[in-house]
Amino acid sequence: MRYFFAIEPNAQAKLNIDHWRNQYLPAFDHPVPVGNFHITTAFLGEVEQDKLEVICEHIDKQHLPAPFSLTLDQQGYWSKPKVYWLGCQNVPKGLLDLVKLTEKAGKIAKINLPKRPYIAHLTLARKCAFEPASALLAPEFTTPITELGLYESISGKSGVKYLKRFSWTLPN
Ligand code: 2AM
Repeated sequence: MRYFFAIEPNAQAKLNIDHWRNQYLPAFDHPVPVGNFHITTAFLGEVEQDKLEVICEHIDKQHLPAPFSLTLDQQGYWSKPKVYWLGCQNVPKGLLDLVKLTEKAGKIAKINLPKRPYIAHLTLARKCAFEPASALLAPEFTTPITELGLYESISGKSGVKYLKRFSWTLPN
């Protein structure tokens, strides 16, 4: 079972991002479906059931950050994974706190986390052979973040599905 921790923009922000992508960027061969939009905080990979329990118990005991606002206002392209993404010029402290907490939960369960440095991003398209031209209108999407989720990634014939298996409401 492949798992990852993530946060999601709210429904309106997801629809606005999707509309902007369709209006201002060239058509992608492999766009990420709007329903799959998310920002990973920690990628765990394969996790056995016993480790999953350790991870959830750890998060249950933590003092999570208060809800925060996130602005996606940066376009990025990684040529190696061929991924086009949206990022944040200013990464909110609440997100950095969630990254720390979720990475720690993975470490406590003895999961080998990816070594690459964390870069907050929402993937908009995969398998992009080259960097798309800059959008005519710069992105600026602000969304409240009120929840942390633990998702299972399931690959099937019709693509990948992300199922939210556990969630934690950020406390006010
Ligand atoms: P991506 O969008 O940049 O591909 C579910 O697969 C989520 O986990 C995606 O957001 C994906 O990031 C991220 N992910 C997949 N493999 C990863 C890895 N090896 N290291 C970090 N994040 C990864």
